[in-house]
Amino acid sequence: LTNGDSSATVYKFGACVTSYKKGDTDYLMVRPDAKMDGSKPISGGIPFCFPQFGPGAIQQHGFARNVDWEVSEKTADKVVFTLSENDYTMDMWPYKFTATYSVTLKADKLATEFTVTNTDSKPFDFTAALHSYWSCSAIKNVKVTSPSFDGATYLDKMQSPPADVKSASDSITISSETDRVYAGVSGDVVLNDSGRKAPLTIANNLGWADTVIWNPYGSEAMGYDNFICVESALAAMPVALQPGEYWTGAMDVVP
Ligand code: TA6
Repeated sequence: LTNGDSSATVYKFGACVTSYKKGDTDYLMVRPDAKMDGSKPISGGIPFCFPQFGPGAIQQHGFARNVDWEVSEKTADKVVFTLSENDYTMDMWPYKFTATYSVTLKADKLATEFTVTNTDSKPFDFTAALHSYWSCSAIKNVKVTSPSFDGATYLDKMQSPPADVKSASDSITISSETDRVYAGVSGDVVLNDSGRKAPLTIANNLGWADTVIWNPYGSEAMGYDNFICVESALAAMPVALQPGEYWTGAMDVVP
């Protein structure tokens, strides 16, 4: 996709946005160990987790990252993907659904919108996430802020078993391996990078109710020093959809 001095690269495989550039900066990062040949989900960019943000009953991040989505609309600055049940998805998760995911490259932001509709005759519930890998100048330079981090409860997946912890700050820095699900942290989550001219805003405008923070601190193989995952998620509580009902999540990336 192109629009003025902006460009984005999007794969049908997993409906994954792997690059979002404005001017000289690419705000997304693809891990050095990522497979780009379809042999496994792309570890980088904005991978799409649905119908489960795991671990749980099915494969950790669901099937949406493992399959080619259909392109139902494509212009210079916009792509719309759709995905419905097939033998592979029914085998993993026995429900009929339609998912639509649009990615629009505007002059001042990248806009995403995901809608899932229950097209089955029985209810289902799901969790989901945009498992976004944001690039950074160095992980020590990064501070993630949102007023709603302060007082939020997060599931600390580094503890065994994972445990709930109460946050006492509105900002997060990374100095060890981190894997957290912050329940109820939504709205604008800001990525401040002291090595960059301006902060990046991850604007969770609709639906995405939670925020996941992940960094595999110390893993050179994964390129830990060059990214932080700040994920727009629906992870703390599954959403139930009755037949015919739909759910929408909208997230904009604003440099
Ligand atoms: O979103 C965080 C997380 O679920 C971590 O628990 C870790 O397993 C990571 O994702 C793996 O990401 P990947 O892109 O390799 O599937």
